[in-house]
Amino acid sequence: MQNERFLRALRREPVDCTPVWIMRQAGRYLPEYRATRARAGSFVKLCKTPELACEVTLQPIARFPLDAAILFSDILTIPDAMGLSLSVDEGVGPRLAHPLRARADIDKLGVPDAETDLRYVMDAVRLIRRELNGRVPLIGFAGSPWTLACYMIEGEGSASFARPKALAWDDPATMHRLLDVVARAVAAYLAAQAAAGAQALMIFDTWGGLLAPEMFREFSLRYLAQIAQILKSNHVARDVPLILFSKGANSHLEALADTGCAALGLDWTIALGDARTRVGDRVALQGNLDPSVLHATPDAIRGEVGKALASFGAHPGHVFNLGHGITPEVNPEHLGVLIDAVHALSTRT
Ligand code: 1CP
Repeated sequence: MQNERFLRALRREPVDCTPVWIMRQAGRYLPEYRATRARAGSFVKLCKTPELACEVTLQPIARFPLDAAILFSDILTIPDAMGLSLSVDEGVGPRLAHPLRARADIDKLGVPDAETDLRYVMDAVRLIRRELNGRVPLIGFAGSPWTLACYMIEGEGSASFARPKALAWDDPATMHRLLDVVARAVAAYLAAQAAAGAQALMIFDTWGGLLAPEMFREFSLRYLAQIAQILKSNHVARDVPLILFSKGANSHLEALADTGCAALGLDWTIALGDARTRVGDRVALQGNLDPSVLHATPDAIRGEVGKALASFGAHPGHVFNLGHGITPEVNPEHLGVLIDAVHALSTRT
């Protein structure tokens, strides 16, 4: 591996400068991504064609001095493999053709076999590793059980995800049956990505922060901990650092750090220094600039990068990132400014 910064930071080892990658770094803000997506015909086709998924994974790596690549895919590949059938319409977002609306729909679900039912993902991981040729490490990922359940029940994005919450209140046993099967699917999927060559694993619990504290512990945290435990008992995945990102769940940082993960992703509603004080040396931290910073001027971007680095302080264990994904309207040059600023302002002599 030519660039070890990201993996060293996840292990909380000293680095020459702070590593940086960006959530959704392969995406619609890049004209080359839009061109490949148009060539693929659809987002789902892009995900399911390993050569094209590989091509878009490498696009941001070719353009910017990023310290990690992330598999191009989506969290909804698992529901798709479970038979819910994913499509993503331009400007509309993801949609599942067969959302879970009855208890019988949940009883029918099984754990997909990652190497056969999700073979296109494993083939993409193997191909990307080969094409990266050791330039930077590759991150594999999955959605959290709660976040996947939100989409599986609702069938599409939602501001409140009232349907899955109502199921959790009305029939918690059925909700737990769903979360359990999805957690086993996520653990098997992540273990398979590690076996295929993913060098770090990340779980996106994008909608964890929609839950009140007690519900978060029961319906999200419990299953994140279960997956971390399953991965610890897997002979390949146990050595692959796991990053948990529960957006909007800052009140649970200590509990998330106790799951056995290597790092926590943070959104921008907490100062890095405060988060570090709370979790101490138990985990590395990843984040956390407000993605809207990229709409500000280059001088303001550099200023905010400097403040975030200062807030974390001169400790090992920081991976720079935004607090959520980069948005489609961003000028790519502004992302270049951010990445250069992270490296320049964090260089240790
Ligand atoms: O039109 C398009 O080209 C589709 C836009 C798009 C993209 C670029 C979607 C549909 N997914 C993706 C890729 C994607 N999704 C990646 C790629 C790797 C990267 O570069 O980071 C990743 C990690 C995801 C994960 C994902 N999908 C999450 C978790 C992360 C997050 O942003 O919170 C979620 C919630 C999804 C669902 C999803 N898929 C696509 C969209 C637009 C959404 C969000 C929908 C919503 O807001 O409910």
